[in-house]
Amino acid sequence: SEASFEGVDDVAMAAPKPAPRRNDSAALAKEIAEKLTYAIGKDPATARRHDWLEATTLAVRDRIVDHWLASNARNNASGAKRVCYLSMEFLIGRLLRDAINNLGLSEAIRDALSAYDVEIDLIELLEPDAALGNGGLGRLAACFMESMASTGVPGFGYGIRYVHGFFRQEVVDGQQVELPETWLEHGNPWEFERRERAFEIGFGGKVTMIEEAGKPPRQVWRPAERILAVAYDTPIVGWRGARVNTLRLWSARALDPILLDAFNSGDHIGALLEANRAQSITQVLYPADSHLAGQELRLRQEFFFSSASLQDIIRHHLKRHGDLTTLPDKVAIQLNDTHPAVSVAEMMRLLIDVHAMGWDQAWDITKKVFSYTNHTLLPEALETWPVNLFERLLPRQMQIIYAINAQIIREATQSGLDGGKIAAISLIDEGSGRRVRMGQLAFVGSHAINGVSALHTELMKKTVFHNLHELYPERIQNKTNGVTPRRWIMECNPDLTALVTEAIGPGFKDDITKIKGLDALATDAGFRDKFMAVKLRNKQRLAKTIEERLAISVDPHAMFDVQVKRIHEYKRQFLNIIEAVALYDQIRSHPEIAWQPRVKIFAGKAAPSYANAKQIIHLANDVARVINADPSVQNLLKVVFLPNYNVSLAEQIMPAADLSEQISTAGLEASGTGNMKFAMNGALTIGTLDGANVEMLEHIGEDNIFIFGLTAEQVAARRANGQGGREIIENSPILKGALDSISHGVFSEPGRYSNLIDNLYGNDWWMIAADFEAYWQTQRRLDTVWQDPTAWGTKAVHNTARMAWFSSDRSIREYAKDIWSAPTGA
Ligand code: F58
Repeated sequence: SEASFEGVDDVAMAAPKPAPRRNDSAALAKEIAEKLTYAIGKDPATARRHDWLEATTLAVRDRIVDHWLASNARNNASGAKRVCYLSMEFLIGRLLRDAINNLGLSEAIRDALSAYDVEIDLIELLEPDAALGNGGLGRLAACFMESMASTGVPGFGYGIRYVHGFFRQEVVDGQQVELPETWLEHGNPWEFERRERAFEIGFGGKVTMIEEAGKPPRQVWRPAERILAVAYDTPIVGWRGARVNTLRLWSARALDPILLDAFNSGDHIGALLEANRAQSITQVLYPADSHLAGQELRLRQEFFFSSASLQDIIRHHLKRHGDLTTLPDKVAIQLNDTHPAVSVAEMMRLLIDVHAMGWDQAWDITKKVFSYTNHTLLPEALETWPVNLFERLLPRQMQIIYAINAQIIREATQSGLDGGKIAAISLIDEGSGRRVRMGQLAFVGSHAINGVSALHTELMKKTVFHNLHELYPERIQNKTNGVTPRRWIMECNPDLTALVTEAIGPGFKDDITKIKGLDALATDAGFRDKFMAVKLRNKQRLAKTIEERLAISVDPHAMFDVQVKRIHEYKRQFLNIIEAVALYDQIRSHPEIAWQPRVKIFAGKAAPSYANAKQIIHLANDVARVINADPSVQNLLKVVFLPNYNVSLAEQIMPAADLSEQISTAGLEASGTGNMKFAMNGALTIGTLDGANVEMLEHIGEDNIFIFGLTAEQVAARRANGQGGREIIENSPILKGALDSISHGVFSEPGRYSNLIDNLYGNDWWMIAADFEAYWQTQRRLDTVWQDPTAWGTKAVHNTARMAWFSSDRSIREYAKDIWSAPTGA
């Protein structure tokens, strides 16, 4: 019995159905042993931990398949609208604990394995992270997949099965070194290859006009190169297993795996070249966050997965409903950023050229089907492609883009927009070499466009999409991000989950808004002590990891002050490091002050080509080495840079943080999602009025979050005035002192960081000098609160109690209602 996409497709209906699996520990123990024997070929005496992991995974997977087939059958029977989430990235992490937790098997599996003296906690650590994403955007897609399954949305993720996910980071001599990531090395028990689900994807070639008697002339694209997209399906289990959705990832393969003629004539290498060229499309994830990759291979990846997904969606629809005019009633397609935006043109091509629909109808359907999420306003991250590259690779799609553009410009002219505004909305940037603007394409091809926090959405209306918003004022809406409470509370923080259950009952697991019930306990000393005891245990575990990986010993009773995220100038890890240096100086020069012990923890990867971000990592490591070795600050300050930040490390760090650093230059972080994970787990936030921090302030209340610094408006004004940092630095002895120690070689040879520092004296583009004083003062206020465990504990409990709104279940319900018109079950 095969878990096909449609469930019953191609399966003989008369085939006997295997009995659904039992979930008690005895049944599980028996099956795990069976898997070990018959699927892996080992006996318990010789099995390694990896074998136990695989056997356990397969036993759990069988249960998922039962639910999966049932969900697919239900989808087909109800004909309910399906949501297709197109994303170049799904940053999933590990799946076993997620599956076990959502199926309610945690206890049973633990008991089953203990019969063989195997500890689930140890073997689950061996599962590699599926790191098919860079950061927030990819992790959001993963949280959304889990929430769609948990809230009863018939959701289908579509993406790329990268052979090499996000690179592994090592720190050598204080510097980032990138190593290839090989998550598929030992196979992937979660995926099901669907050879029967393969589509041809074209590149290059020509477009010719075909005229047949009695029919209107039509364009036919004859690609020069054709490649096969093969589907791999991973089941995504929702809470209580109520629904299992599909994540379908495409892998590239040559149509002709080996050119037999060439092979037989002795050209053995040449015969394989084509296959290699085809396969290269899905070999590796581009590791750039927040700036364009710009390479041809990237555009090939984008088109490859877009076209495969649309062909699959259309095939499915035709099979079920016979007629493409009803497509918008049955499918919603969400574009996760502009990476799949070429889908707008490809959908038009498929409808018009392949399915013989007229332009107007095709355009109407396209707009009804698509919607687009924007994740950034950074100009350097807005995706554009040179027209000539586009034309060479995708000639028919380029023609269609021109035709769409002509239509939009007509609409703009009719509505009275002037020439300058029309140039701004044009899909073609005529400025610096002609380029296709993917944001504009995604916008005009969608009925709804959303930002990911209230502030970000308002800024979108005023900046990148100002003119398109004027032309189509009803299209932009906000959908503030969220994170799944299953992974980011229940699974990563079992002790907190147990405590909350003991205090308010288990209802919050089904409905996270019930966690609000903790609010009343914030002032209950008994509860607060237990809450902080859980925090301490989580910190002890993290301290152990730090000791093991870095041989740095940190005191779990010190404040764990954490900034973990991609390294980027706008996220301002540099500001945090400068504060650490300033603190180091002040502790030494003012031993009479009651400094509060802190451990500053950093983790994150820099894009391999982002020189300044790599310098920031180097600096953090230089500063850590010197401070940690200085006996004069021993118990008051430690600095730690944990290498290779990924989802699994995040799961350890979030529950162990006291203070969460969300200090981006205001106006630049679209939302942030780490900010939410920390606060749910009881960390206090120090942050700017940026992204979702603004809404966190509203929910948590100003007494329980520490906001500082320039507002987005003030940042824009300072930038417009070209105010640099020199004057500020010269008037701030603490800041000046810290910058001087960095420049003069306290942490490295002098001058190593002169570029970073000169930027502060110069234009201070990221407002580090401008915000330093406010940041410093706010940190000292936090010291005062830390001195008073009752005050700190009360605020920490309020954070956990008041964060429910930031569940991705809430986000998904809003998308389903306002954008997708899709059903939610639960
Ligand atoms: C992030 N974007 C935003 N992009 O920076 C963050 O504020 C937001 O919370 C998150 O999206 C979810 O909405 C982001 O992660 C990328 O990683 C892209 C990857 C591909 C190249 C361009 C950046």
